[in-house]
Amino acid sequence: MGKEKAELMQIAGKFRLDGEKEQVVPYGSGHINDTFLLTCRAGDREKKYILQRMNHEIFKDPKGLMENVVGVTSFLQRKIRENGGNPEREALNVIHTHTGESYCKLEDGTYWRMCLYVEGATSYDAVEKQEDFYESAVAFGHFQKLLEDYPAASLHETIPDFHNTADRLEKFRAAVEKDVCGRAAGVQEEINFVLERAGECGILCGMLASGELPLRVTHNDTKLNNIMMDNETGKGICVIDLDTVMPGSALYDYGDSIRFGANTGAEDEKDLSKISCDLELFALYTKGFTEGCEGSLTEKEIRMLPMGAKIMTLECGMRFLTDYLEGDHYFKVNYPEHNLDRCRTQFCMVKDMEDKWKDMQDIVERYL
Ligand code: ADP
Ligand code: GN1
Ligand code: MG
Repeated sequence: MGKEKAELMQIAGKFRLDGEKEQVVPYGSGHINDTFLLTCRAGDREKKYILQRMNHEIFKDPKGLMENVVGVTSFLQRKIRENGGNPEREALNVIHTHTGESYCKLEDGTYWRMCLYVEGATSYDAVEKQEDFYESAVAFGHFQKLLEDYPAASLHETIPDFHNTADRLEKFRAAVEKDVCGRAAGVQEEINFVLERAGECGILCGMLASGELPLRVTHNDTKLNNIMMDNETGKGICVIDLDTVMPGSALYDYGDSIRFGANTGAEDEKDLSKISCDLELFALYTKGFTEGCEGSLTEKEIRMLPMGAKIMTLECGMRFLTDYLEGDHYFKVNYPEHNLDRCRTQFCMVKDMEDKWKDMQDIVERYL
């Protein structure tokens, strides 16, 4: 990301840290922020922090975003404390600057924030053990349940229309039309894949608008590596990456987890024969999520779970394809075709879900 270690240490020095700064290294595999692990030493004790450069090209209102994060994390910490849990590990803890701010803006226009590193836990980039996926589902469902009475009106919309799939479709059409990189001709098959399903893009947002689906406070980015799994108990201990916590549908959170975690291949797998929707994982996640939500999902929401999974996967594939067409300005890429590879896995997953539709519906029926 171009910042030297000395500069990172200097930025870290703006925050209220416990101990002397020792080391800072790039960390994690998120697609949006630049993340670093900072290690400090206080006597014989090591203390770790996560330092992040916030992506303010994507999140246009970093101040509003951090107001959300502080609001949500304080709310969660209070509930966790009341329930006898450990608020230092079970919720993100924002570290403030010496001047009492939740983030700092540098002269070069970049925005930085710090939070406690969640000790003794791991964020997985793929499902290694089926139980982990189940436990992540319980935790994401529980997260939503905990935020049930959060004052939703106080939340800033950090990315307007984030999961408005109909709006995503319009942005995709515009990208195809403009074709600024001259890439459209090479991806006609993928473009057609979206256009053939254009009619489905308005389903979830339409049902939210009509009130058929309830508006809830949701995470909106529930991929497996956005949750810390406790190394000892195997439970989903802490939901992280709260940048997109906004009013939304339970189906967004459920669907995005299925999109990523129930896929038998990686999000950027080139060999599409490895991609499919694993119905066993689908069933496990459905069980865990409905349990985590503690009965708060409506019958309509449960019936729509397969559609949530399909539309979130289609939407994500469409976003990767849009970014490919626009020259890869949104998602971090490691090579020029990276977004295209990601788009293809998503569409392959959508196709597989369509082939398994009846089975998916039968599975969710169990939770009605
Ligand atoms: P992005 O928006 O880029 O995905 P994240 O906030 O998800 O950024 O952070 C990227 C990665 O850094 C996570 O997937 C996780 O592995 C790690 N990470 C972030 N916050 C913490 C934390 N508080 N404790 C431990 N690891 C973390
Ligand atoms: C991004 O931030 P990260 O890497 O957890 C993206 C999600 C996508 C995901 C695809 C703010 O998630 O919406 O589903 O990549 N986050 C944002 O892997 O756009
Ligand atoms: Mg993340």
